[in-house]
Amino acid sequence: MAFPSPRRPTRRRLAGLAFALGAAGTLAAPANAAPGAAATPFEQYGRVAVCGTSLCDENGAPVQLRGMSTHGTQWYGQCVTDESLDVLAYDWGADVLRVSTYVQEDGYETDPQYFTDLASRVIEEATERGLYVVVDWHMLDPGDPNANTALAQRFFRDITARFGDQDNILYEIANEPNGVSWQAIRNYAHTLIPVVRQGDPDAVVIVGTRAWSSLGVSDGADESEVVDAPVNAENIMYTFHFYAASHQDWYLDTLARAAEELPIFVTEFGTQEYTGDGPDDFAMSQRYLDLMARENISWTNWNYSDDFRSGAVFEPGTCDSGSWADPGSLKAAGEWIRDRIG
Ligand code: IDC
Repeated sequence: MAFPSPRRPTRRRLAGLAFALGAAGTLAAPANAAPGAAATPFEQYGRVAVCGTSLCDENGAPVQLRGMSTHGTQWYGQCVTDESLDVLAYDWGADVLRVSTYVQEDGYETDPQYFTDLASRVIEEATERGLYVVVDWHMLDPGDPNANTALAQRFFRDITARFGDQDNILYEIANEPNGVSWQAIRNYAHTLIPVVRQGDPDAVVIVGTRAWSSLGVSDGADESEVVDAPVNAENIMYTFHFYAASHQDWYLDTLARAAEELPIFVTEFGTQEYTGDGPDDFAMSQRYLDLMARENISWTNWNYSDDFRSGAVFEPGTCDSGSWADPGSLKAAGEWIRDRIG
């Protein structure tokens, strides 16, 4: 196991490091932590649940989880390993990892068993580090989640069979519906949520929203369609995604309004354009981060890989060489987000 060098001595990070060194991968408390000090995000917050418009810890206090999304595991599974997750958990101080299983584009539909095993490996590695995990069913094209209902049912049945007794897992049932109405997405949610709940009755379920999880804004609608016809289930959140260089005040204002009415989890965002590439807009990104901090909106940034695009945090080649802890491996977006996660 590789350990990160002590660069940013936050309390959380040092506790995590002590945890890793002292416990050698088991879930024991760190030997040198102050009495009662939490060593990992999960030890700190316990089972999270929706309360009002927030995510709350096991004592009912609002909590904001911050972390990274993987890229598609069919392309970048080599970027999520024990070593790279040591860096994310103990060096960056992340709370949460989103594990993205694409359905199409050479993903799950080509070999369900393989992709369930792959997601399971990553979920286990994140869990060993006390991270929360968002299990992302990364439907994208076709944009109607109902096109993949049978596969989704199988995936969530299998994943909850393996992890339903853990309390650090959240389930995101549709990454980015597009070209479909909120009504169609809502019907899909009413089909999938009971499947998840059968295997994991008390977990948070996150529901994608219309027009690439923009709460409808990219189709000229807005959050009112969800407010007026919410999903008929408890302990659920709604997804909002943004790419700061493309999605400016109009989008930010939507998120600000929606946060007053709906529990939102930003399971994907980038500091660049919606292609996941192009120039970063850090000023706009910071305005989003400030809003999300004020409103306790949890987030995972896209993405923890060494893809060539500007939104992948590592320079190409990082994952093959295993140089995740080297500051020289970070792209500008990576350095920026690392400094804001912990
Ligand atoms: C992009 C990846 C890119 C990949 C493409 C395939 O960055 O490497 O080739 O997906 O579909 C989303 C999607 C997410 C996109 C991302 C950036 O959820 O899959 O990733 N994005 O375009 N919505 C808005 C932006």
